Amino acid sequence: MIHFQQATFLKSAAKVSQFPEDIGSEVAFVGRSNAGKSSALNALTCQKKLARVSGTPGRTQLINFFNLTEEVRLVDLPGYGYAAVPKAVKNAWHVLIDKYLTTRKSLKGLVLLMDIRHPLQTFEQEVLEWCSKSHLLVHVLLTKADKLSNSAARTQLDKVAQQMEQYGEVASIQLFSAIKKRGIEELREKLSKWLLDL
Ligand SMILES: Nc1nc2c(ncn2[C@@H]2O[C@H](COP(=O)(O)OP(=O)(O)OP(=O)(O)O)[C@@H](O)[C@H]2O)c(=O)[nH]1
Ligand SMILES: [Mg+2]
Repeated sequence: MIHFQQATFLKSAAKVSQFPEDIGSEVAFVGRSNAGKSSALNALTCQKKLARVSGTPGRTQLINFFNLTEEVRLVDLPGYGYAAVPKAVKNAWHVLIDKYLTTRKSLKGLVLLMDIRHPLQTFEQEVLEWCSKSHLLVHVLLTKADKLSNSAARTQLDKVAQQMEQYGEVASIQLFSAIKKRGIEELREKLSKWLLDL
């Protein structure tokens, strides 16, 4: 059993040399800016301010590492693609995330968050494509599910799940709402399997 409530902030990294030691296991949350990464981390860990939630998109520019135990971590990757961010910063995002994804041995899988109202845009397709090619597990959260009716959310889930079949067995998907606390147990089960190598 993993006790997600035990999460504590470990450190922020702006470059590879600042990453914590690459031992044990970790899962990383990735998504475009404003997709709900920080909110999902807070909901998952039952903490209000673990990962900062901001109304101003793009504020989380660093990779934030959180400890669950000494050798198990959650990672909040900086939001992708906030329009007001200068090109140089966007390039830096790509370089840092690329390095993280391609070198991190303890990375067991990615949680890819996308707003249920506009899923599977180019960025999300690229992440899924990359995971598929690299055999990295990826679990999609359709976030802000509370913005749709229950039946509309279900319909959207089925539609996106079908579109994701092309990425093969590495990919899975669920509905999520940080506000309504929906999908938290399902997410915990998935992450526990990954982190404990079950
Ligand atoms: N309705 C609704 N709004 C949400 C939900 N989750 C997050 N939000 C809102 O969406 C906005 C962005 O949420 P964050 O959790 O900060 O998103 P993020 O992906 O961490 O954003 P960056 O750190 O900028 O990359 C905030 O205004 C949240 O309150 C949800 O489940 N439902
Ligand atoms: Mg954030």
